[in-house]
Amino acid sequence: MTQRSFYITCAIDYVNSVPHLGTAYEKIAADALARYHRLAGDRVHFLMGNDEHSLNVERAAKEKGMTPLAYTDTMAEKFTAVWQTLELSYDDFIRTSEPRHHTAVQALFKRIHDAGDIFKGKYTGYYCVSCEAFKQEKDLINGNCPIHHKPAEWIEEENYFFRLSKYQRPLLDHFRANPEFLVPAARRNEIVNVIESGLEDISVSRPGSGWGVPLPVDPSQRVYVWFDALINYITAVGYGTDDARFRKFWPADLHVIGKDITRFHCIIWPAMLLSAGVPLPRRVLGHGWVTFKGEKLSKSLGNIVDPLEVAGKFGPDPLRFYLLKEVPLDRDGDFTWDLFIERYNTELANDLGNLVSRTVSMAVKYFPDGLPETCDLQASGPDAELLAVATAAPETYAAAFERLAVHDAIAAAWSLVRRANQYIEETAPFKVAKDPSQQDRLATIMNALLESVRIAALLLTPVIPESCTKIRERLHQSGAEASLRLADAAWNPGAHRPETPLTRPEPLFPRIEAS
Ligand code: ME8
Repeated sequence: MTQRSFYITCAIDYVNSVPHLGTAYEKIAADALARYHRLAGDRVHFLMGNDEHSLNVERAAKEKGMTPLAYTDTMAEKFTAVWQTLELSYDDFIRTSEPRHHTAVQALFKRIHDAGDIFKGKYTGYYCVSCEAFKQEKDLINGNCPIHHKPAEWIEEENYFFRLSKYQRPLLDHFRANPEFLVPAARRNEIVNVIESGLEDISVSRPGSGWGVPLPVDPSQRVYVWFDALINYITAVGYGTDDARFRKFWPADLHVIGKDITRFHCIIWPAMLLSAGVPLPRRVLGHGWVTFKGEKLSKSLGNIVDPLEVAGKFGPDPLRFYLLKEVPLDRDGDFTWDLFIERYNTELANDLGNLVSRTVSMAVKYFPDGLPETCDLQASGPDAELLAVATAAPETYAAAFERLAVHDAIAAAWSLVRRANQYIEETAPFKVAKDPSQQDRLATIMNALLESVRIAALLLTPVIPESCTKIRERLHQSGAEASLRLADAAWNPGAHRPETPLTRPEPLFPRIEAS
C-alpha cells in the first residue's frame, strides 16, 4: 500500500506580541491532527511559522530601537519556546523574512504578473494596521476598525492591484465542485455569498523600500503583507527553490486557520494560485474562537491568557486536553479557570489518572512477579461489554479525526476509559484476589484492564502526548511515539504484555485543590 502524504499548515502568527490562548488553540489542534495522521501511518509534514512583514512589526522594532529583523529574531525565539512547551511537533517553522520565502514570493508574483493579472493603480481608502487590511468606510464604526476598535488610517497611494474580480466564476466553480474545500459548512456558505455578491480587484503592494519583499516588477514597492504571508505555504515545501520537493508535498491537505481570516484563505489565496497555475489546497478548516469568560481574546485588546503560565503550572497536556475537548473546531468555546480545574479533576485526575494508577497498582500487588498470560474473557457480562467498547472505540475515533471532529475522537477514547473504570467496579478484582482458586480469573481481569489502558493511551496520544508516554512507561512498554500505529489499537492482550513486572506508579494527574 502506498503511504498517504499529509501536509498540514497553521496560520503564521503576527509577532508584535507573544502567543495567547487563542493562537495556541489553533496550533494545538493542528498538532493533534498531525499526530493522528502520523499514528495512521501517513507521511506527515506539519508547518508552522511567523508572519513578520507587518507594519506593526516595523513600528514595534522602531520603538525598541531595533532593526525589524533583530526584533523578529527575538520574537521567533519567544514563539518557538512557547510552542515547544506545548509539545507542538511541527516539522518546519517558516519565517517570512527568510531568503527562501523572498524567492518564492517573487517567483509567484512574477507568474501572476505574467498571467496579466497585476496592474498599476491608485488606492484611496482606509487601512487597519492591526488587521493589515484595506477597509471600506461602511466597515468602520465611528472611523474605528470594528475588530480592533482603533482608528483606521486613511491612505492615498500608487500601488499594484491584483485582478481578483476575474476569478469570481472560477472560484464559485471550485466551491461547487469541491463541497469540502472549506469546512465547517456555515463558513463555506458565508464565503460563497461573499463571492456571489461580487469581487473587486485588490491592492497587493505598498510603496516603500524598507521591510518586506520587493516587487520583482518594481523594487520601489513592497508586496502587501497578506499577499506575501499566504505564499508561505508553498515556500515551505520548495516553491521556487526545489521543484521535486514541491511536487511531493503540494497541494496542502489542510490549512488550519481562524474564522476571521477565512476570506483571505478561501478567496484571495485560491485566486492567486489559479492565476499562477498552481493547484489549490485540498481543504481549509476555518475554526472558531476561544473566548475567555465569554470575551474575545486578542493581542490588541489585551485580555491575554498566557498558555505558558497554564503549561508551566500543570504541564502541556491539561491545557491541550481542555482546549481540544471543550472547543470543538467548528464552534467557539470558552476558557475559564474554574472550568479548567473542574475538567482536570473529574476527567484527567479521576477518570484517566485513577484508571491507570488503580490498574497498575493492582497488577503490582496481585502479581508482583509478573502477570500470567491468561485472558479468558467471558462471552457475556462485563468482559463482553468491555471488549465491545474497546473494539468499537478505535473505529469511531479514526472516523472522527478524519472529519476533523477532535472532540468526538476524544469522546471515543473516553468511552473506553469510562467503561474500564466501570469494569473494575463490576468485576471487583480486590474481592477476586481474596480467593486463591480464582487466580486465572484475576489474571484475566488484570490483563483486560491493562489492555484497555494501553489502547486508551494509544488513542489519546495525539491529544495528550506527554501523559501517554508516561502511561506507556507505567505499563513497561518500550517504543517511541513515532513507532506507534493506529492498527495496534486492535484488542490483543497477548501481543502487548508488559515487558517486565510492573512497579508502583506515581500519580499522573495530581488533583488540583481549590485555592
Ligand atoms: O491573522 N481563538 O495572525 P494572528 C482562536 N498573520 N483562534 C484565534 C484567536 C482566538 N481567540 N485569536 C487569533 C494572522 N486566532 C495572520 C495570518 S496566515 C497566512 C497569516 C487565530 O497572529 C487567528 O484566527 O492575528 C489566526 O488563524 C491565528 O490565530 C493567528 O492570528
